[in-house]
Amino acid sequence: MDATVAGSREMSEADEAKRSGGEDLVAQARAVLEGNWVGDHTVPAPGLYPHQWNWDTGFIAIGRSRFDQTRAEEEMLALFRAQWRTGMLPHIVFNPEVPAEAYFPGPGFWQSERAANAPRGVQTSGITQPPVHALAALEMHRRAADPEQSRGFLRRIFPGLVALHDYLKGHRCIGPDGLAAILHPWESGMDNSPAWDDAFEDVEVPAGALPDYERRDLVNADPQDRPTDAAYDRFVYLAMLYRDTGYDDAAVKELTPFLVEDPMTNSIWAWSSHALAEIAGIIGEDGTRFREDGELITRAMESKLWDDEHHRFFPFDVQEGKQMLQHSIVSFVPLVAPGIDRRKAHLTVHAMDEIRHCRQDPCYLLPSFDVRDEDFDPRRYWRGPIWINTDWLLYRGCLATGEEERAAELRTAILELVRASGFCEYYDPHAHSCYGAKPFSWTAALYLDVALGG
Ligand code: 2M8
Repeated sequence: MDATVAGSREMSEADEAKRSGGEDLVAQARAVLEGNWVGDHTVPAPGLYPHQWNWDTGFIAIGRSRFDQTRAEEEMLALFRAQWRTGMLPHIVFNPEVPAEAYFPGPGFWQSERAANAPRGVQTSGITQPPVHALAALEMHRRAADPEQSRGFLRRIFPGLVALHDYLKGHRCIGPDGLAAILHPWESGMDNSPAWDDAFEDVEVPAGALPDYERRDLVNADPQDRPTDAAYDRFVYLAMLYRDTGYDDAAVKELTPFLVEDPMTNSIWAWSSHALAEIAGIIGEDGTRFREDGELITRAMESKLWDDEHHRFFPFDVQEGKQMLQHSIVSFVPLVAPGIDRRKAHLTVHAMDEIRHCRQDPCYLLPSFDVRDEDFDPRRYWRGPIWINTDWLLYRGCLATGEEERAAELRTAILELVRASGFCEYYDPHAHSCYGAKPFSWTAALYLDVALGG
């Protein structure tokens, strides 16, 4: 789309936001991000998530850049200051001013200070999350009020982005096909999703292997909304396995039952690879290899993760050598991968309806898991509720693949859900109730992006 057309679309969407009362909500969304700002970053939500999170930062910076370019850049740079020497970008950067016991697993569990490759002077977790950062940096640049300042920002963040992409390619492409593997459900961002159950249920926690620990999430959230204790034990055990190798990617693959090639992580990586190529062009670097990487990731997903019976992409269990056929939202996210095959994209868009509750007009957004499945739970975290970030990805995927009508429908549904229920962490797919932590930053940020014409 050329800049004039994009500009006029944004004008008319901003006008529409004013007419429909969305203007108040835009102001409220900004206030949520201002309220959750702490020093040099935005927390996902007060209480439950008191530190800086990895992919949250990317989503938040996209929304924040709509009204505060400088702080959006600042929080992205703060995250990259915690990058490991391997290029690994940790999923949590701990705020030293927050008491150690406020979040579990905290710095005492991860012990990053003992890891040879961890940065000094900052404590972090030892695993990563979906690489949204290059695409976020490019989105921020496109919206920048001060393009020269933004070019300076891109020059500063570029080496970190390159190191992250090289890390995924060099350390996480464990199978032969050029897809990055996650080694913990927390790395997917959709931690408790049934999408991982086949591999996750293979995790046997040996008696006496776990430390005594207290779940801090249950102090800040309703236990009905959160993972079960059995799931938590497995989360902790898997993280310990990796930690106790010294966060060694080559060693852990011999030990862990959980190694998954996830369509969402890989399609975000493909999208970000193309964004990185474009960023390279903006700052006078050669982006060819990133564009080529993006193309290879997309082709690998098409050949390895595509399922021609269900018309969607399924995660691949590397240790078992098979696809995992649960019907979760990750299956549709490859719509964001630039250059995705047109036929597959079209079939994927149609398959989306199969997992949602669609008895009214407009339909509800896509839930994180198929509403008809026996494992569906309307309120338990990632096992059914609607999350704004995953639906935002589908909205962007529909726009990118020319599925304009679907994109418009998702856009309306995002605006409507937030208007009806507020800036929640997640929403019931059958009603307008919502759960989790509130006010939730990426919901506010992506609401802003959509309302203002993202
Ligand atoms: C949730 O995950 C954290 C662990 O990383 C938790 O449950 O404590 C997930 O929704 C994840 O995607 C998100 O980044 C994080 C902070 O919002 O919360």
